[in-house]
Amino acid sequence: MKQQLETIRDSALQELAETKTQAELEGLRVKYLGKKGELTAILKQMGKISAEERPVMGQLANEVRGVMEDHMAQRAAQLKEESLKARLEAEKIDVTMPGVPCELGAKHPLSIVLDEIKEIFVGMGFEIVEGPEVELDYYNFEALNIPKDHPARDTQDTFYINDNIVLRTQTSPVQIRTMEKQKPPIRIISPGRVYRSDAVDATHSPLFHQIEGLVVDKGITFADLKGTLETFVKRLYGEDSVVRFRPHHFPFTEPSAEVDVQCFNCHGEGCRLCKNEGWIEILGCGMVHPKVLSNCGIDPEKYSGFALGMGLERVVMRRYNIDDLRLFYENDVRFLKQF
Ligand code: 2NM
Repeated sequence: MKQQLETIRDSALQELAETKTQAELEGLRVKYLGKKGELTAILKQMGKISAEERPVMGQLANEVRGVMEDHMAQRAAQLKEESLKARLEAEKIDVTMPGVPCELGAKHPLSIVLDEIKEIFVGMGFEIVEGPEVELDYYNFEALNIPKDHPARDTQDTFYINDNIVLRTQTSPVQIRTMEKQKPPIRIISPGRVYRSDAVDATHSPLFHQIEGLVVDKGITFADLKGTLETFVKRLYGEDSVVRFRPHHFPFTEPSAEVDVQCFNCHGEGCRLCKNEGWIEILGCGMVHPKVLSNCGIDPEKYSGFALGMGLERVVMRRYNIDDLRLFYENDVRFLKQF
């Protein structure tokens, strides 16, 4: 039996040294020390040996068990350490390696200039208001004093969803909705997409952007309009800009005007940029028509207001010397990266 115990011990230690995983180690534990294990089997035979030999063999068996358990615990600790080392090795990173460059996006030129324009108006106390791009005919035309037979209503220009619903052709419906909801004083600008049924070319697109402004309060006059617009133009184009107002006609304002800025290239002499005019038209404006005010539930005897509207694309094209509107919508990164 002594021989058997020593054989078991030696082969167990031999196999133990060869284990590579915790699972293998656990297998060995079962094989030798488990309920049906080899050492356990020997111990079950204790009853068959003589009374003198029993304590000696018992002690030896316990020693063998002790040695095996110690070695298994040691091997378990070793394997744990090895697997940790392997994991650390696999996860090793070289913090001195250069990073993988990541392409940065950039603001769209329309957004750059729009943000600047918003900032100027916010600086003068205006709020920014947005509204639906799909509009009722009433808000897009009727409330704005654009009668049923007005040329701007021609299906040539307007995208009709049905008899009552259109894609807005300007952002004025936002201002109508604001006047309906809010009592004066009102000071808002409404930037956004507008739609007109135009064929695409270098200067036309069925989708473009407008910024409209509206001020309504007691005692607002054309002088307030001129002062506000002069300040706006000087902040946008520089303090030395020269501005002029030309009489014009819009159905929703009376009187109405168009605003020109003196050509910053030729200072009024006439050049290619201003098409020999010396002046560049930048926006339309006027005193809100009394009918438009009363359409919105504002008493034109008590209140007056001015409004203005401008196209964003044209401002941006002049700013960056862009000659084709289509570049704004094609999202060619070679174009967009330049801003
Ligand atoms: C323009 C020119 C002149 C305008 C008028 C209104 C409203 F809703 F108050 F009647 N909003 N925008 C307006 C006035 C727009 O665009 C060239």
